[in-house]
Amino acid sequence: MGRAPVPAAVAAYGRSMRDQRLPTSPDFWRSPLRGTWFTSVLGLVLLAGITVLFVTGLLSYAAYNPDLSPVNDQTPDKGLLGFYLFSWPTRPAWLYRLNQGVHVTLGITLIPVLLAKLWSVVPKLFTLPPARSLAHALERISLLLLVGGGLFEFVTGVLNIQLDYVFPGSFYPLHFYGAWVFFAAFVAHAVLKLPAALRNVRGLREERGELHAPRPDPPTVSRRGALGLVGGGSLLLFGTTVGHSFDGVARQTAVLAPHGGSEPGSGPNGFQINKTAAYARIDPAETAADAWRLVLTGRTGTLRLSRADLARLPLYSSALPIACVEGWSTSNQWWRGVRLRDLAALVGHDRPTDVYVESLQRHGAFRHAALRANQVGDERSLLALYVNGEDLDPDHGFPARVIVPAAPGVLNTKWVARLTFGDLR
Ligand SMILES: Nc1nc2c(c(=O)[nH]1)N[C@H]1C(S)=C(S)[C@@H](COP(=O)(O)O)O[C@H]1N2
Ligand SMILES: [Mo]
Repeated sequence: MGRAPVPAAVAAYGRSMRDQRLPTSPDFWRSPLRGTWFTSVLGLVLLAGITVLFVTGLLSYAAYNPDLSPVNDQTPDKGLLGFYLFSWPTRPAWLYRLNQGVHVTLGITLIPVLLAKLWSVVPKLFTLPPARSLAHALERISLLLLVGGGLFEFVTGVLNIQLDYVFPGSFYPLHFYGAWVFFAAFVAHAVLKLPAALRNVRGLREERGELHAPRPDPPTVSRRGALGLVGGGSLLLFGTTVGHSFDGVARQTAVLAPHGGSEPGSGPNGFQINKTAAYARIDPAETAADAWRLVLTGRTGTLRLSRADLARLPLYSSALPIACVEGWSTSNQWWRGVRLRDLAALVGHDRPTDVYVESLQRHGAFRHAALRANQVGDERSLLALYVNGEDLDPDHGFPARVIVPAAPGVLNTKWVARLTFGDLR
């Protein structure tokens, strides 16, 4: 007598110890920080931030002229997702610089917030049973799309910046489709959770629910302190990135950004370079005065012009930045060259029309690009021969490069060999 209950208690104790080692057990999760307030604050920051990321991302995509020509974009069957595409304007000249600077710098800044938010809800990923009802099953699937989509967008974005086009040609479709999947799940989630999140941050009541550890460990940091750490991490990333959109001392501070730090050289051509002439395998023999000819084609036929021929045409100056899809940009440089619309007129296009631009470069996604009539027609759009008072140097596109106001860097083709004017659609 009296012995029977002991093994039962021991067995129960053993079971509970074993359970605690499994993430499917609520007791596995001990942090006293988890709770509705912490999750709601992070969620509201992400609601604002990710909405801005989505909008600037769609705009960035439109700026690339993806519906103009297959050379600009490898995203097949955009179908409905491309419904919003429009002619990207050429004014103000800093439009793409601002859009892309915000997109990339904000994306990097939000990484600690995203990670903290995922950490704060991670016990929910493990709850059993996997689905209590059809509605619950649907909710959990949408959460998988939300978490998976979010991680996918942040990871592909960061890789594209840091590893310099690890997915040549495939980044745009991956990031674009991923964005739609992620944002659809994000909107559904926001609609469901926003009212409670607002209630929670106003502190009306901290609901004890699935987010709270049932048996929390003693706190080592307050929830506000933890939020401060996340904010500090974000601030650190922001401070070591944002300088990539500026020159001089500001750029020096952008130690985390591939185009931060110091300028690649000094003097008129000493600003940021994306791909060098050596990387693009431009042979100096092809760009020499006796070898290089610009091949201009349009309604009235084909012209071949040497660099000296071009330099005898009316030349104009435009102060325009280089702004890369990777988020870095330069301030305005003084470009000097022939207006694209004047070149179009030479081959029979008095009214602005589209142009297909080809480089001497033989491989790589950016060896060619298509520009829209509004870009060709802008008086600041040039086939530049000079920058900041000197000949272009080989790395900035000698003998001639395209420069268009407000356009993404990828449309500013270097080492131009051929311009073909005419309707591209
Ligand atoms: N032919 C050619 N043109 C090109 C590129 C390239 O790889 N090949 N890179 C583009 C990209 S992505 C950018 S951001 C700008 C950068 O110009 P910069 O190197 O003169 O700063 O050039 C564009 N023109
Ligand atoms: Mo770029």
